[in-house]
Amino acid sequence: MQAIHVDTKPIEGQKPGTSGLRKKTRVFMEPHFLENYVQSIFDGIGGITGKTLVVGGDGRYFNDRAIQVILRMMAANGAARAIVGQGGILSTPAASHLIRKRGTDGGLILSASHNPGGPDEDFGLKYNGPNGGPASEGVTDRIFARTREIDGYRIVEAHDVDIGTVGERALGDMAVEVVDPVADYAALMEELFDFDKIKGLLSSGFTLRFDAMHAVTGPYAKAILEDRLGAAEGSVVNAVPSPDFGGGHPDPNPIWAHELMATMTSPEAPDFGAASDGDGDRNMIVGKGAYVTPSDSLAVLVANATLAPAYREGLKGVARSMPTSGAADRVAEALGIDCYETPTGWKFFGNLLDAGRATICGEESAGTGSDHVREKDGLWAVLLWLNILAEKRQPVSQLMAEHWAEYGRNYYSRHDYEAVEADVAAGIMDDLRAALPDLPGREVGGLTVDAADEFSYTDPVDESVARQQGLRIFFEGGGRAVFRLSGTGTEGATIRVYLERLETDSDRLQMGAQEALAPIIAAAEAISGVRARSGRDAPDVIT
Ligand code: G16
Repeated sequence: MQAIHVDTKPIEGQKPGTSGLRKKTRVFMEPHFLENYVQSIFDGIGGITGKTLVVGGDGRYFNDRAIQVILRMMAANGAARAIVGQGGILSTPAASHLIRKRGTDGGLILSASHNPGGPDEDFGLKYNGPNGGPASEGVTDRIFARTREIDGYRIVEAHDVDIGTVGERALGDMAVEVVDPVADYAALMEELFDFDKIKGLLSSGFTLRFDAMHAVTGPYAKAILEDRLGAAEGSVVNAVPSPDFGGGHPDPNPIWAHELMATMTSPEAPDFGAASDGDGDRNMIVGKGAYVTPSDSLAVLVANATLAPAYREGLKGVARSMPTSGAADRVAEALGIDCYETPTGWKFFGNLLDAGRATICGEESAGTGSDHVREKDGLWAVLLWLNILAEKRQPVSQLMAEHWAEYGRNYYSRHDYEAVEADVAAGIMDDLRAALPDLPGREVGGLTVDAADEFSYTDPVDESVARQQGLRIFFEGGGRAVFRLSGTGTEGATIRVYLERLETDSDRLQMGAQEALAPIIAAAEAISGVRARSGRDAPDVIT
């Protein structure tokens, strides 16, 4: 089988964002677009001769075609082996686990995560390193640099490889090993958690509903929750992955998972509800009539982790992204463990996990995970919650009330303004950045600005520095507003406004978040003009 060299030239717009490269699917399908990026990854990591890579994705539209191209390019670039999820399917955390378990040189994950899929929607590709985690900023920069000077790529001419059945086949000199995407991951979960305890809970009348949102976690959740743990058949809904996620938006938040929210607030609500996203790394937790914010979920998991076998010895530390609320910090302080504040993006947790400084990490964007893999992990979070509930035997609402009574409640909300014209969004951010030095001392609607800055992060392990990671305004009394531009959107710009306030008065722990945050919301708008300048009446998404 002959490898051919195809001449090409750099294509604009191949700069990876928060998590790999995400674009409209049709852009990825344009001539050479995918191939240029894949070759740039291979070159950016120093070539793949003799290497083994894991390959899989969330099953969205173009997943199958892109995998065949990647396999042909791997073979042409001299790779020794590709480990591929059957049918091209691997959830992001399962891919991370496979990379680690098999000691591979990394992997390629095809996904645009929670973004919708289909010919007119989104596609994405990212490289994860040998530790199983997203490429560091340094590697990402090298890949991007390569996209700007590329003049050719290598590919073999061959028929499609059969990836529909488990087994090993050859593509030229490269082995293609097709594996069951669920088996290894399910075995790992069984090691971490007390499955007997959870089985006991589920056989005691405790009911649950897991909404896989027509995305990749369907087969994983069916196998683990229903088959192994004995949840009633039908507890996992929307369980068959579809290329366009059933026409939906596979983002587990109260807006996009409204079907689950409606069930959980109805008289027939089960005891526990959860959802995951396109590629299985995000999660949403909701009790009967009780939505748990991702920031609170992180704090609860940190506070109660020792109830699960994997964390019985205690946690080494916790890490959260800067825009995530400080709820976990309060728990860490009480436990006497370190708490790290990183920029948005799971890649920033990798060094802390590898160095054994943090055990559990989390983000406001519905991601939580631990050192069992190097990605956030939706089903892991669900199982840790179930393990905790199996020990505590109390409703989610009561668990939350007790948590807030002990640590105080960080009221929290994120307001997103989506598809804002890029130059309008840049103007809003530039003006706010310029105003930061003059903000301290300014009074806005009864609140006084205490401090304001732009977040930058020095990695405590390798001392790399990440700048311009969000504009922060702190108010006297402990409130905070953070502004940043999303790095995962594919259309215009998305402005995220993160709002937070700590409440410790025991009579004021059960308010609605928007009500509790009203003064911060008003002050954030008065200072930034985001709503007015983006021409919106209200945010497009409120989480
Ligand atoms: C990705 C990253 C997360 C990040 C999120 C939001 O999540 O892996 O670390 O918090 O994007 O990023 P942004 O605010 O820049 O849109 P996912 O689930 O999309 O891979």
